[in-house]
Amino acid sequence: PEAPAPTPASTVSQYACQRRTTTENYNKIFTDAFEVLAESYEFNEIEGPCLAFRRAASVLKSLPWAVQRLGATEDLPCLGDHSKAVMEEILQYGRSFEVEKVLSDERYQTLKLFTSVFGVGPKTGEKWYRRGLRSFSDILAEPSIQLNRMQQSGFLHYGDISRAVSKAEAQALGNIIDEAVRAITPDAVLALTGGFRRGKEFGHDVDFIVTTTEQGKEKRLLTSLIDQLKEQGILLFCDHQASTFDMSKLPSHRFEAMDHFAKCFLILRLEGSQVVGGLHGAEGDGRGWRAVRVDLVSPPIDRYAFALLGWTGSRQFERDLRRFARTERRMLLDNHALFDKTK
Ligand code: DCP
Ligand code: MG
Repeated sequence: PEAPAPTPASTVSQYACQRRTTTENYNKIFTDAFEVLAESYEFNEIEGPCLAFRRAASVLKSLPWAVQRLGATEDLPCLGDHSKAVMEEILQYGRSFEVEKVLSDERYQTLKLFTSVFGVGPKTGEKWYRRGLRSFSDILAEPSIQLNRMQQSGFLHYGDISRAVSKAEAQALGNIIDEAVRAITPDAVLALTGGFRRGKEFGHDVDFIVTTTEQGKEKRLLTSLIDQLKEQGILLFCDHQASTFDMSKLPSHRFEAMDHFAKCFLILRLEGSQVVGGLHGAEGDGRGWRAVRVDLVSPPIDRYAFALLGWTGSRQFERDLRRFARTERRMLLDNHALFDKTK
């Protein structure tokens, strides 16, 4: 195919929600480097530079051309001196020494490893690191560490759930869940969200919205669905969070990472999935099934549009959509609603 026509850098918006971005990334060499640095700042709880590198990566991902000299970035938004210095190193030497330093850092490596376990966030990872633990066997051999239910499942299914989920596997799970919700109620609504809705070929999990066309009927849907999956023998793990959504309490002005809808974080057993040995060992070799992480969220139908928008991602797109609403439109957007602050 012909190379895409270059977009002038000066027309690129500072908001991800105003940038047409395909799944093709012509600047992966830079964005991978930025992601390492962002993650390193995240592990050290330094928010500013972390966000700056994620924004810079998002801008480069939207370009339908590869940056070949630093001059080409002159008119691009969100690229600061630090980002440009990293790009310059990569352009000149093919690699960034700052990134390499991070990648060889013991603390970064350990936190990266620990947080790759389902149920282990930066806080827990940090706690384990400070205790001198460096490997999974260190953790599992430490008698004073009490793993919670999620972390136990995380270790149990580590090989499977650290392997990417394919689009075909996401579709197969969609069929299973579709059949299960339709057996509960004929007016069920099911939507695939997250990365797969954006057209990605692979994901770390599969995200769905499940609800009913009759307002209020969704209240029992999620528990019935969980019961169904349990009966089928495919529910390997379930963390169910009941709804705390209250329309009369909106809008919530403080920043909230999570919405208030009923949701559950699952590990499901997917039968008939082609199991090939992965980087992290072959948990499922020869078994004919694999474990997959699935998230289900269940908003009332009158909140469906906002929930669908909020759960489609990407994270940066959602962040900038809210920022755009706030600063450019004086409106408040979250996964529940859109408010006009002047009314
Ligand atoms: N999301 C959200 N609030 C959260 C977590 C996620 O609004 N606390 C939204 C934004 C995400 C989407 O839901 O883009 C799905 O979350 P994932 O972490 O599953 O992200 P993706 O599906 O985009 O990527 P992946 O392929 O890694 O699953
Ligand atoms: Mg996802």
